[in-house]
Amino acid sequence: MAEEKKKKEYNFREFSTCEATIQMLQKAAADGVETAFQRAAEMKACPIGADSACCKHCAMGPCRLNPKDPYSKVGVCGATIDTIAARNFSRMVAAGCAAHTDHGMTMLDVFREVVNGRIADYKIKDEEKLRSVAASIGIEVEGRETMEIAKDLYEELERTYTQVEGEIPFAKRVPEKTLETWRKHGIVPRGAMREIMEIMHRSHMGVDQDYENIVKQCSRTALADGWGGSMVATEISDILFGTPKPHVAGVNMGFLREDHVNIIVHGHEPNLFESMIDSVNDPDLIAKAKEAGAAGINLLGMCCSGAEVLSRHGVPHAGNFMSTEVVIATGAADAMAVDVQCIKQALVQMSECYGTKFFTTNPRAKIEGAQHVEFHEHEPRKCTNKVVEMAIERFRNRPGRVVIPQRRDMGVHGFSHEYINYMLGGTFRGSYTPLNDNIINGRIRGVAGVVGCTNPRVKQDWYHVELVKELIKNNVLVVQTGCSQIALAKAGLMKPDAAVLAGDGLAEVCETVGMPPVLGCGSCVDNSRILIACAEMVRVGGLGDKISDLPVAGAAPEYMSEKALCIGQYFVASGVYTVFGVTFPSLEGTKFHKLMFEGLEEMGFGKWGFATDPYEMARMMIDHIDKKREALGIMG
Ligand code: XCC
Ligand code: SF4
Repeated sequence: MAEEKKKKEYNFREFSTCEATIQMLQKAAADGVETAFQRAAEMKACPIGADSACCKHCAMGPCRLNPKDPYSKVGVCGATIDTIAARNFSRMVAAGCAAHTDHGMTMLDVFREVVNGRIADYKIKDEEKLRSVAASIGIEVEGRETMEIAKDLYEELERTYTQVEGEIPFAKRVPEKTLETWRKHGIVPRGAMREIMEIMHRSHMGVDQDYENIVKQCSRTALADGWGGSMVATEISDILFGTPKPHVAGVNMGFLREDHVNIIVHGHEPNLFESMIDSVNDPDLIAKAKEAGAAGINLLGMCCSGAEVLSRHGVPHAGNFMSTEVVIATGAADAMAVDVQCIKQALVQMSECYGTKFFTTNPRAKIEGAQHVEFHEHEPRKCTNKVVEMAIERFRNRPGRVVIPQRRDMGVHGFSHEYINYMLGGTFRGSYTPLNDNIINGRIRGVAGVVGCTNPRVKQDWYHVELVKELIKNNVLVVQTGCSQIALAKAGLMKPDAAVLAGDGLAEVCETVGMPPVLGCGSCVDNSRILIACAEMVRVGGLGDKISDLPVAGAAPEYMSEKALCIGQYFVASGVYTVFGVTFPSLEGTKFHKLMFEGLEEMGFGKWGFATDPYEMARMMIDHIDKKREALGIMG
């Protein structure tokens, strides 16, 4: 039996709609190498875990309830399904929040060292952004020196993490009425460290055993990510590395170049990538590459590291989360350097098979068997130069055949919130076409954020692409981040020409403005840009006085990570209807599920939705948008 299973042949078209990925899955299979797609097919997800009907928070358990009859049993301690599901969910949110806030903390560490003059390799690149961020949280900027403002900004933003009492600094950006709702329910975040600590405490055995109360702290923790850690990560990265502006850039594996030394950076924190950009442009290293017979050095990004520099600098992107293994099967990746998050342990073995040099760089994320070249922000080039040198070595001795899928997809990327805000309320390219007005007059029905991962349990990219197509067809403008943005970029939807796929109203606006119907905003921490755009929609006026009034919705149709759940929860807590696909860790019919899918909305927040069919997902989001339009009296 086991033998038979091993030999099982897969139809790779069922795994993915990304042609380059399918081609490389075939190659990997022919080379006798398997990926997460095969492993997922062979290992069914645990049904009890998927429904969040088990608890392993203490050694009286692990306890398993019956998902078919969830109230028939309780855990050994007496914990009900609602307690168990709420605690499990909250801990996933806590992990997601920790990931984003720790990333933000790293950016803040770099910023502090820049402000103190202890780092030479990074500097404040975008002074205008520094001033606007500082002003947005009440720091005096008029007539003051840049470094003085920067010092104050650092001190203020540190409170996002360490503050034990009061409200996090970016709470000042939240629309007044939304903030009032949070205050009423006691969920304005203090500091992320405190919120994560408290939710971990409260979800420990024998502490908070009231699912509603647990969900409150869960929301507070999630908000400490969205309006805290993630927002700091985005804003500080813009200050240090530049605020993205729309520009044409390319996505897909065809950007690997056979005659170049190819280096891929995969992970999340932009400091590694920024320094790698310097390294690959170093004349000495380029000369070395040429000496080794290469035409030059070619740098590409993957996952969020890639999405961020694609948006900020136009560095080509090789593919999203479910393409990180197969890109190595091209044989063209001379080196892959990773930092934190979404890095499959299997990449190490994959790299061994194809002779790719694989490097972990972050002290927080080593992988057994991987070569560790530690990255330090004080001497960043030490790490990145070494990676380049090793990549050149590998190029010189490329072991096997190189097969590069010849697919390159160009599109417009880099819609920062500044740029979206500008489009929302200002004039654009000389003509007066603010988005808010077009939402009110109905040309644009509403705005949807489609974001998040790809997941081998569902056909890669297909849900993202079908959902977005359906939304724009119905005049819903789509904003994107992360791996979802890459899926749509590969499908060609980031081009202004894609307006032909949009409904008449949206197409007209796109043509007037010269923008695509799908706006790429960057990495997952850049979901904070979408929050800021929502706040701006409220501020510009005509669409209600709180985020939950807006004709907007969100979705992560192929999510897999705890970070995605945290993002979902902060959008919900901010007032946005958020629909997830794949699976949702709760049982329909339980009180916890009802709270998440209905109750939260009644309390003045957004709410969760779930669907596995992209067209149904679109319908749910459009219905919600229409409901909000009706409530605003802007129907038709
Ligand atoms: Fe990871 Fe951020 Fe998900 Fe992609 S979208 S799989 S979290 S890289 Ni963020
Ligand atoms: Fe079981 Fe309760 Fe312990 Fe969870 S906390 S493992 S439900 S006894």
